[in-house]
Amino acid sequence: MTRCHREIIAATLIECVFECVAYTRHMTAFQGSLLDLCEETGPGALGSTVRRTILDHGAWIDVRPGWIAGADALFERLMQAVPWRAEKRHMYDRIVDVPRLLKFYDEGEPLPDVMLEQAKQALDTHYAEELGEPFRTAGLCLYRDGRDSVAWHGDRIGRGGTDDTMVAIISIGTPRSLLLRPRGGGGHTLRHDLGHGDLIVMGGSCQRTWEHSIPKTTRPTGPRISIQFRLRGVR
Ligand SMILES: O=C(O)CCC(=O)C(=O)O
Repeated sequence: MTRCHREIIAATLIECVFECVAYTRHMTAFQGSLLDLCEETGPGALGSTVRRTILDHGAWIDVRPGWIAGADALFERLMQAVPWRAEKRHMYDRIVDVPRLLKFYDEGEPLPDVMLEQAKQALDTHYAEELGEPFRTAGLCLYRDGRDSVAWHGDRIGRGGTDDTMVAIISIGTPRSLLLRPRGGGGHTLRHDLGHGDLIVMGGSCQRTWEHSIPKTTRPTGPRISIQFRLRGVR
């Protein structure tokens, strides 16, 4: 039995619960994962651990559960280090709050944690041949509780509206459902519950021919941060 396994069992026995992180609006508690107690931290292997699912219309997704070891500590660091912003949007004739907090790191801007630099580097290496260019920007979203969400959409601003692309999303904190459906609805909706260091990559025509969303939930739900790496000219 490795030291890591011993730590997990010990933690389970004493019902160890990670420190709660309260956050401004909702004061929702974050409970860490008992599976995230290993000493080694950072992105794990990709390679054959990545499971690809081919979707209709030239789209695909790659999923790598638990890719980031130490994701709970990363979550707590990002809660503190990122200058989270509340934004407003026009919706028809009204101005409404965007139901999540945001921070966008443009090309060349330092990322707020070395682990995000490591993750980007690992993704660049893994997808180099297939993609032919590195990921450039990082969009961060904080879903404070189940009332925060993102509506059905594809990342179709810029090149994502005309070209195949990849969007790589790391999820940390409390898992939330990411739904995927063919654009315009109809057909089968896919659901992935993502948090605690999971990776999903949407590729091929996925942004043009499929839509994704994080729906609201009425269940008591702790906070989740998503980190989206995109190519130059894709939003
Ligand atoms: O939170 C997520 O995983 C998805 C975020 C997203 O789709 C977006 O910000 O465009």
